[in-house]
Amino acid sequence: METIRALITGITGQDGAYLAKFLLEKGYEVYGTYRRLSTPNFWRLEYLGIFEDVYLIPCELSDSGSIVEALMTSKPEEVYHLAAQSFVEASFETPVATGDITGLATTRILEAIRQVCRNTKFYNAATSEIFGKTGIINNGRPLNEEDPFMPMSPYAAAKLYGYWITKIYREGYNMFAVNGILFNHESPLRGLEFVTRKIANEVAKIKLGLSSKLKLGNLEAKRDWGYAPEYVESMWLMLQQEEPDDYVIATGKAHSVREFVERAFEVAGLDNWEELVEVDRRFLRPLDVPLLVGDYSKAKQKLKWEPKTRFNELVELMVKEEIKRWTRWLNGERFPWDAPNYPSENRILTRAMRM
Ligand code: NDP
Ligand code: GDR
Repeated sequence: METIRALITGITGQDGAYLAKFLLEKGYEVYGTYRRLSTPNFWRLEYLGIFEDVYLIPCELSDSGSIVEALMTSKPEEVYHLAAQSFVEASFETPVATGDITGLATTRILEAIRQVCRNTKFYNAATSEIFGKTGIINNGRPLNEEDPFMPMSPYAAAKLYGYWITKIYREGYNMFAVNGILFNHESPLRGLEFVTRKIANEVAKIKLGLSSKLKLGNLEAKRDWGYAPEYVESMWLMLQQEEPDDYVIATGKAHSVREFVERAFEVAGLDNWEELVEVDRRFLRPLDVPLLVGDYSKAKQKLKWEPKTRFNELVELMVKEEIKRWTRWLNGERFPWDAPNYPSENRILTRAMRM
């Protein structure tokens, strides 16, 4: 059997790294795009032990030529478009760039595929954020593929554009292009500014005497949190179907940030969390989606996909991994890992501080 080639945009991110590992295990030849940075950012690929197993192609999402090059070099049967400015909070800081990179770049890729390799299958990383306000209007009923979209951030508006353009290329040019409407999925490879990893990291530091406070924004927001390695499998499954279609991927259960905090301190064996947590307006957003929970029935029926890791287990595995990492660090070990390289939050000045 011939080896299948996959191109992953955003292979250096959380999902890109897990997906690369998943596809390598399936026998794929894996190509990934990365953007030039002054310091290399391959720690996740190293962490998973696959850095030497993937091919890397320089590519910037604002540069159509580099996208065409990536396609011509990798000649992929499947493209997984994961690269994006993916942080909702940052999209309020850089709304125009987010529109370009998170939204318009999807068209650049689809257009390049249409011109260069029209039969290539295309996965677009859509998101639960496109539902926005519908989550609360629905009164907690889990959202499915038929629910209306009411985005509440520049990020979500850009992703909604990406969602529609993917459908337009599917229907207009008969391309195999799908949207995965994934709800939040987390792991020890999550970016450090996202709330779950931020909590796990800071709780571990408090436990080991390296920090004394966890500063957060909206504790009442509720999200449907799943485990990232399980979610990347659904991306692959979507591209193995007879017909292209869009799917919600979720756990069906919502929990608040407050619950995540409580559980994280519990895992660390600390019972005074209320004294250790502070609400800081720097982490409040101009608009914040209050509640998102997804109905994955269609994925269950058609893709035979189901989430396995549940909330309590997810928090536990994330906190335990951070405690292990900081313990290794305290013992003088150096290994591929991002946390010690981040600046202190006090040194970062955002527009939220002026509001
Ligand atoms: P990450 O933020 O971890 O990864 C984003 C990737 O995009 C990184 O590889 C990043 O590169 C790359 N990237 C960002 N800007 C550019 C650019 N201008 N040019 C080229 N590459 C760029 O995101 P996740 O892995 O968590 O998510 C993957 C995708 O899925 C994203 O599109 C996200 O919006 C979406 N999504 C994520 C969900 C989640 O819960 N994780 C849920 C639903 C959707 P670099 O490493 O250099 O920064
Ligand atoms: P989200 O994830 O915006 O859902 O987007 P994030 O973890 O950033 O926020 C989740 C909720 O927690 C609240 N919150 C805080 N968030 C952060 N980052 N930092 C804090 O200190 C803090 N305090 C409270 C937020 O207000 C929010 O309500 C993620 C990203 O991966 C997107 O790319 C993806 O599309 C969606 O999930 C589904």
